[in-house]
Amino acid sequence: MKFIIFLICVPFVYSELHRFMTTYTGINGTTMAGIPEFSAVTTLDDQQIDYYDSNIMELIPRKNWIKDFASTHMWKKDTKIRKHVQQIYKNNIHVVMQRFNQSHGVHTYQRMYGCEWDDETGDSQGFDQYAYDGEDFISLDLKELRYITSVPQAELTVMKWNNDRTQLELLKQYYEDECVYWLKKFLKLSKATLEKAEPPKVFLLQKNPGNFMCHVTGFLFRNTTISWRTNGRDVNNSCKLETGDTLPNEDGTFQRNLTLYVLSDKCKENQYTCVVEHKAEKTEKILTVNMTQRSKPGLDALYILIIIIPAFVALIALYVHKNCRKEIKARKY
Ligand SMILES: *[C@@H]1O[C@H](CO)[C@@H](O)[C@H](O)[C@H]1NC(C)=O
Ligand SMILES: *[C@@H]1O[C@H](CO)[C@@H](O)[C@H](O)[C@H]1NC(C)=O
Ligand SMILES: *[C@@H]1O[C@H](CO)[C@@H](O)[C@H](O)[C@H]1NC(C)=O
Ligand SMILES: *[C@@H]1O[C@H](CO)[C@@H](O)[C@H](O)[C@H]1NC(C)=O
Ligand SMILES: *[C@@H]1O[C@H](CO)[C@@H](O)[C@H](O)[C@H]1NC(C)=O
Ligand SMILES: CC(=O)N[C@H]1CO[C@H](CO)[C@@H](O)[C@@H]1O
Repeated sequence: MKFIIFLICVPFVYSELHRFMTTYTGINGTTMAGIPEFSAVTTLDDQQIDYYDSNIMELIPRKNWIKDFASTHMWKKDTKIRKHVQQIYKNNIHVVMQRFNQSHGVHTYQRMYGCEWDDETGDSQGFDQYAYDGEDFISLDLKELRYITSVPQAELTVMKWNNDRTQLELLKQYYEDECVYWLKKFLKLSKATLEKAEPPKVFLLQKNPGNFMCHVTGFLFRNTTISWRTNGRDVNNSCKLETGDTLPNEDGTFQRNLTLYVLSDKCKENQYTCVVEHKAEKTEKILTVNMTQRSKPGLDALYILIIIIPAFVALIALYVHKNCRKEIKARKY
């Protein structure tokens, strides 16, 4: 059940990759109450941003930052597209069932499409895949610009779709330009809202007498730097530092730990500072621990928090781009 997994939140862990994706799911034979025969979910970096299904027949914003956008004509258009796709899926699933010689039972037909963008290299890539009953069915090869399949029951459809060059060119253009445009736009909107909401949080933890951890959470960019300093300098070379992995939080921000080991006398100072340079947003936070008191219990209360430039927030104006968000038309068999 390959595709079903994508509906669950599985954040990217070790990459700079952003992903904007829509999943359509058509189900035939659902008599179970509440399970819609068609649903559509859009995600940004695996966070759900909107939801539609055939029971509610409306496109519901799932993130606060997209609520303003939900009042635009683009949103109405997106809603219309989903209603249209719903009708097409109702028909398509029956066609596919016939191809598999199935006359009854519960079956799913899904499409998962969107694009990925690497914010470091600037590379982007589209993807467009179909699944039947959770197995790969058809996918679009964007390099060769043709549909491919390894399923005999899909061959007829693939042949038909590959003959429509105009549609293929439209898809190519969508994945190369528009999809990435919307990915970046929504990413900006979400980051702007998060940044407006809260600066990163910095915590100092003492694991044992010579071991201090600076735990930073809620920063928006992976390239945020964390360092231990003393008297305005990086800590003495004889101190050992250990940088933890950068892990994603549920809300799209990140967290990372930097541990300082004060092992030798050469390394000992009265005061250490954990500095978080949140350059992209021009924020800097300094946290100071008083090492003279480190032998006493309850050190966690002994820190001073100084925020140098806390409030440079670039709130991205919300406007409707005249190149409206065209979604690709659902394909008819
Ligand atoms: C379709 O299924 C029916 C009933 O199981 C069977 O009799 C028939 O041979 C199948 N046809 C094909 C083309 O597989
Ligand atoms: C940082 O350390 C804290 C406390 O030990 C832990 O809960 C958290 O998962 C760590 N975070 C990372 C990114 O390693
Ligand atoms: C580290 O600190 C010791 C003692 O304060 C000093 O002698 C030494 O030069 C320092 N080393 C570096 C690399 O700063
Ligand atoms: C950090 O990353 C963000 C977005 O990925 C970028 O805008 C910013 O320029 C980067 N900052 C630095 C100092 O590299
Ligand atoms: C560090 O703690 C010592 C002992 O309590 C105190 O005298 C000193 O002023 C403190 N220094 C700072 C920078 O807080
Ligand atoms: C609930 C539902 O849509 N069931 C349909 C599943 O597919 C078969 C065969 O096409 C139809 O006969 C059912 O009505």
